[in-house]
Amino acid sequence: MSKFELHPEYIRRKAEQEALLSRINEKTDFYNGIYDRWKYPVLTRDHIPLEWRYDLNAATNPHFMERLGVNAVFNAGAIELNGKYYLVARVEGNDRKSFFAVAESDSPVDGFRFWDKPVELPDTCPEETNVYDMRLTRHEDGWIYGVFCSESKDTTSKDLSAAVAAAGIVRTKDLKTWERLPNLVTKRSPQQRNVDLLPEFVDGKYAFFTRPMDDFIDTGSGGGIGFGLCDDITHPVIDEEIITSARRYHTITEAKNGEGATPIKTEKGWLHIAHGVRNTAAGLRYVVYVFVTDLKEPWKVIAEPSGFLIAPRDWERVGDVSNVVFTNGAIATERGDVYIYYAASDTRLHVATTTVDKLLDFAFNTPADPLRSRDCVAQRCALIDRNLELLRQVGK
Ligand code: M1P
Repeated sequence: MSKFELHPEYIRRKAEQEALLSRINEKTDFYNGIYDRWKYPVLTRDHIPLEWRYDLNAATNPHFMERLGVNAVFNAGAIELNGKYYLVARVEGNDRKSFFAVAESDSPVDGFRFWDKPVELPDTCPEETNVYDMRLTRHEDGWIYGVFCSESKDTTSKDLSAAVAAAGIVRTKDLKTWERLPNLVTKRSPQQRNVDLLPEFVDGKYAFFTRPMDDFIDTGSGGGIGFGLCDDITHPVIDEEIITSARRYHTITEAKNGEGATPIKTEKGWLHIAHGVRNTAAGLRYVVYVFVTDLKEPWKVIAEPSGFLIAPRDWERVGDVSNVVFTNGAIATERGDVYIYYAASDTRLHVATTTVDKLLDFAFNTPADPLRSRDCVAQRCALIDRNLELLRQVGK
């Protein structure tokens, strides 16, 4: 056997993968008037290049075994650059460690292909064990920032699983060369996850939406989504952090409330596509929801429709962490189309499509959560009464 001998199985597997990568996506028949769901996930572990997983050499891998398997591809930051669509996905190896990889397509709903190699982040944090969930911000300072969760072991705890979550920051101009900046320091919060950088300065400062946490899993007294300003992104420190969207009893955000995609600027305010978590007998349930904050004072919520925008449905409900939908990336085009990349059950990445107009209509014209069953019934009866009157008027 020669030293370099391409395993014949590679050709078969490559052809099979090519069929997956070139598959045209299609809308499902799901209807709610707000957004469309698409049939096929835009990224799965089967989209990962074979060269990342197999040793292709028949001499060293006669059984064509997966040597470095990939378990899941999910939670992706998203950006449109020069007419192309890019996802910076969370790729999780069979070894549980996550890393980032860029996938590119000419279409926002299908055709995503990973670049030749994963992102090699500058290794500036020796204690960092895991990285995930990058949010991309095209900032008015000219950089594209990636804000992600940087996770380390909590060496102060006797609990083997205890970890510390911080917001890592990188910046780039092309998604190829990444400069690592120091992790964000929030003076009032021991841990951070789900941090978004606003694309514009506020009072001449970098503006972050945060999600303060007492502990790695439980947010504890960390009341929900926070907001803070920082003078210098190269030494990022937030002195004052205020809670802008609190967790609330018996709502979709009772257990956790966190930012999702980088807020989208619209004429009516900053559009946030965030996530809320509630507890159930079957474990935590993650949904995606919407709120809008003021353009000039982005810490002020000006619209928050009742309930979720996207909840796990059908096969989305099943995966490594079941009953989860989660987003950290959306693209709003100049035409006003919005592509929401949401992961299902920490396993694969789907897309939902809508428009800025529809999301604003949803946000401003859907009633807010009245917080009590009695008031929810009154809210629904008011809708029914208006509809019955309309049907009577038109003779139906
Ligand atoms: O497993 C669900 C999600 O859990 C975390 O999100 P949060 O901090 O809101 O609980 C993150 O690990 C996220 O990646 C994951 O999808």
